Amino acid sequence: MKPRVFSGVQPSGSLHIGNYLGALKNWVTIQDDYECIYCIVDLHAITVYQDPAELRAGIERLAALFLAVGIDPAKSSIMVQSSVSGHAELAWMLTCVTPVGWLERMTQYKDKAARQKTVGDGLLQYPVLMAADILLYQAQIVPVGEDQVQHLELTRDIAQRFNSLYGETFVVPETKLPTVGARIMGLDDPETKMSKSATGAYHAIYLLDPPEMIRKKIMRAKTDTQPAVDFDHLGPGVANLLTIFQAFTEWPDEKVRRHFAGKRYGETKKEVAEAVIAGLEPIQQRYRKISADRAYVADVLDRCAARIRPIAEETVQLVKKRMGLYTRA
Ligand code: AQP
Repeated sequence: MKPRVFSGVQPSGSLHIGNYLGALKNWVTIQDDYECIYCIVDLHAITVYQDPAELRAGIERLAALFLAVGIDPAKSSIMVQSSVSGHAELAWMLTCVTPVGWLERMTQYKDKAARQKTVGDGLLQYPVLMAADILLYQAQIVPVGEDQVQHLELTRDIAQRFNSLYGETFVVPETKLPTVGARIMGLDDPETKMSKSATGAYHAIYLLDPPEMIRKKIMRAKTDTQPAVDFDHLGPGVANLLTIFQAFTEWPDEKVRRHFAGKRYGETKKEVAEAVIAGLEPIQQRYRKISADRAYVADVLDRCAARIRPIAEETVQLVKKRMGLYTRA
């Protein structure tokens, strides 16, 4: 049997190339070697307020994008978190074994809480729900970007704590980072990660940005005061652009160094922009076709949810038994 993979993306905002290079691109590559479950985590999205109509539209848009980047529903399951009740059920059971101090230490919680007027309990529980997503399917591997490493460590801690309290129940999952692109930085501020919630117009490249927009954003990307690429003194802005180039082209390190050493920033940016455009163009074409067929997308989501629901139900039953909750004998 192939090892199982689980990963997810929130249907809030628009997907950017950080999400693609950090997660989705990797998801496509590994789908022949693993049994993959890729989830649209709508329950995670509501940990901060979402406009209901926008959220509903965002779920469909994301499902079409999963298909457009190359996730094949014949090989991998594409599903919506709230369509399998086991996610929420298991999250509660795991909440009860998770010390609150573990959650308060999470850097993403601290960052996001600082930006909210009122901090909802869901924001604190976010990583427990994420642990439930993964443990529900007994996933061995979780391909994510670097910002999720701390949450993955917490998932492992929760699984181990549950196993030691109630007996061997959960597989303890491993984190899988991409070799290039695990942390794409903002174009306007290369010290902070590219993020959906950042507001700067030149911060992120979205997967559905038209070519002209991509060129404009990359040409405006922040670099430094040097005129040309110097690998001995690479500033964060130029390093980020070269990472983006390398992640799209899949060139080896040596080839990237030889090609860009001494190249002026203007020329470098033009080449980066063309690599991004070439990488996104087939995705955008497929997206236009797939998103027009809403019945097909809905059918994929239904079929995949039906395929994986029995795995989730088996885990929930096992956890209930282990904890002494009521199950039919
Ligand atoms: N900048 C990034 N570089 C590499 N990987 C990234 N990921 C996110 N940002 C980067 C990875 O994308 C996957 C989906 O993440 P998510 O659903 O948690 O996305 P998000 O949090 O809504 O997206 P952002 O951009 O991180 O938004 P904010 O900061 O607004 O919450 C994950 O595997 C993640 O690691």
